[in-house]
Amino acid sequence: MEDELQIAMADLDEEKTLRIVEERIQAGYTSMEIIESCRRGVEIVGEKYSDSHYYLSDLIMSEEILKEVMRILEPHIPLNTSQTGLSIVMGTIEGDIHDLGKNIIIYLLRSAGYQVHDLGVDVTPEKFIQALNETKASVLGISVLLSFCIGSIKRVIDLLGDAGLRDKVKVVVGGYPVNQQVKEFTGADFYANDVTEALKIYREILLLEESSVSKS
Ligand code: B12
Repeated sequence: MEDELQIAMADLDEEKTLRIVEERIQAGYTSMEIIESCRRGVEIVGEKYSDSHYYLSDLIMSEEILKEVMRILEPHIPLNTSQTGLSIVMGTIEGDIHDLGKNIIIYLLRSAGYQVHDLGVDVTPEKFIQALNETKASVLGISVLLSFCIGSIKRVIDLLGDAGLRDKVKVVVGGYPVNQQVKEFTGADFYANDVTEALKIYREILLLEESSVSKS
């Protein structure tokens, strides 16, 4: 089915994109559905950039529009004031400065009551390990959009082993190029490249932790 919002986003038509977002909010679409349409739209922007139909300035434009979409959506995202008890360290891997997807996931996780320590972008493997030691977080989320940065994720997971933390920390990788192969290559526990799957994974980890606490 043709998705008007996805097309407006792919065409970089800011006015139309924001109008459809407003209309969909009024019509009762969930924030996740709206984000997903926009994500698919910017995926097309990326394809057009690869085909040389779009330029770097168009990638920047897609960033601006997506940020506006989030500004409109944020007040409509329900806030859970009780904390889940799950503590997560999150960042974009070394060499990569893409952070829109990571920030959306962090926003949604915090709204759902998770405690998230955001390390930002271009995070070295050593910095991830340091943050896990300092925060004692039991989940690590790594975002990656550039394929050539995937190798650094494997280094993070190798370092986790060296630090004796591999059994204590669940690793979730996310981002556009991530798939089952990337999960296997890096040694991560879970992967997600859309918002629904990402939130499902964190809920699953939460349930696992709650059941292991109640057993001990
Ligand atoms: C916007 C954009 C930019 C912006 C980034 C702005 C920002 N602050 O993030 C700017 C203009 C800065 C940029 C720069 C570059 N970009 Co760029 N960019 C994109 C674009 C069009 C959209 C990315 C995006 O924000 N998507 C929307 C969000 C919502 O989706 P998402 O990131 O996938 O996140 C979702 C899921 O993946 C998941 N998720 C994400 N992270 C995580 C983490 C966890 C733990 C979990 C569970 C889930 C999760 O949840 C999110 C919500 O649904 C993509 C195209 C694409 N297909 O993704 C190219 C793309 C990623 N860029 C690309 C390239 C080549 C570049 C540049 C090298 C261009 C250049 N010549 O300089 C630079 C690199 C800069 C750097 N060192 O990082 C390529 C990468 C190719 C590759 N295979 O490696 C892509 C794929 C475009 C293409 N097809 O060629 N880019």
